[in-house]
Amino acid sequence: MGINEICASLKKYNNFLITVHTSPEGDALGSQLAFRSLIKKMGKQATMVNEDKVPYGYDFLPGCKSIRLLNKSSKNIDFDCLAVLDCADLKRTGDVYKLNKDKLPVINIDHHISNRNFGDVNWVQPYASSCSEMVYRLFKKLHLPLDYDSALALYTGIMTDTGSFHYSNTSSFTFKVVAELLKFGINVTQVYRNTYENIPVSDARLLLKLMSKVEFFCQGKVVGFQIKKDLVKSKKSFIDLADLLLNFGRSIKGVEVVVLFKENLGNNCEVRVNLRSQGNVDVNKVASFFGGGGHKPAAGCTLNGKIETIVKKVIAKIQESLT
Ligand SMILES: [Mn+2]
Repeated sequence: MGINEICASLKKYNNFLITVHTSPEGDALGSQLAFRSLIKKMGKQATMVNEDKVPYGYDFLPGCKSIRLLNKSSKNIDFDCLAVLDCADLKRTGDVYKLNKDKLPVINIDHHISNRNFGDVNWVQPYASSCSEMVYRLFKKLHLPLDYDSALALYTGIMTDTGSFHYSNTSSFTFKVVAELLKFGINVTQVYRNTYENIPVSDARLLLKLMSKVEFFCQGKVVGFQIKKDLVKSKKSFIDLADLLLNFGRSIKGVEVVVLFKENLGNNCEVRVNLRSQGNVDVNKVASFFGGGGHKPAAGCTLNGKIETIVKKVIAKIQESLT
């Protein structure tokens, strides 16, 4: 299915419930906020509900305060269509998908190669830099005018998902989109500072502690970090710390894969595994083996068990892909 089918369904329904993945970051939030604005511009209703709150680096995004957290009152939200953005799998929405108990139509807009086409209408573009780039295309296709707030949201999404325009998903089209978005007067320095240069001192100390525990595997080709519950139990959102650790890992000479193991706060034995590759190893394959997915250079999965056992299993799988 393509953009035409998506546009046809956007015209068909009137009241959208819009959600994105748990631990939302720039692209999830950017595409969600801009998509909400697109729906409003079509003269329709939209409610945004997420399982997790907006992390501190992204609270500058206009409209992010209207994103509702999933709670008991969410059951009363009225909608005739569930729009899921930036999720390869319906379960990546956390429990938000369960609000669709009447099995109303699901629209799936995503750029993960591992997307399971879980929607009634699916628009999956693995070569798009970001979901935000896809939402930009919807604005164009539907001839809807962009505005400063939406341009800022989309720019933030594209900037974060392309690693500030240096990952291999950055295309000439990405820069065309960005050129359009910058016409709205976005302060690129400020967006970068808000997102990446805004770490509270307590988190900076925590980050240094985590960095010092770096582990090397496979003759230095694989770097691993662990975020254990007891270290971060007072933190509700540390997605940016994860990102900083992953980026630090890949800046080390000779490293091909970086892997981060994070004990989930809510669940006793759940470990989130984030993988990054410098190009040779397809980490989507590694993550898919454990029931997750993502992109060739960036992927993730969630496993149950002791973190020590999971580290061994995942490293062994990565080692297979190295040879
Ligand atoms: Mn994304």
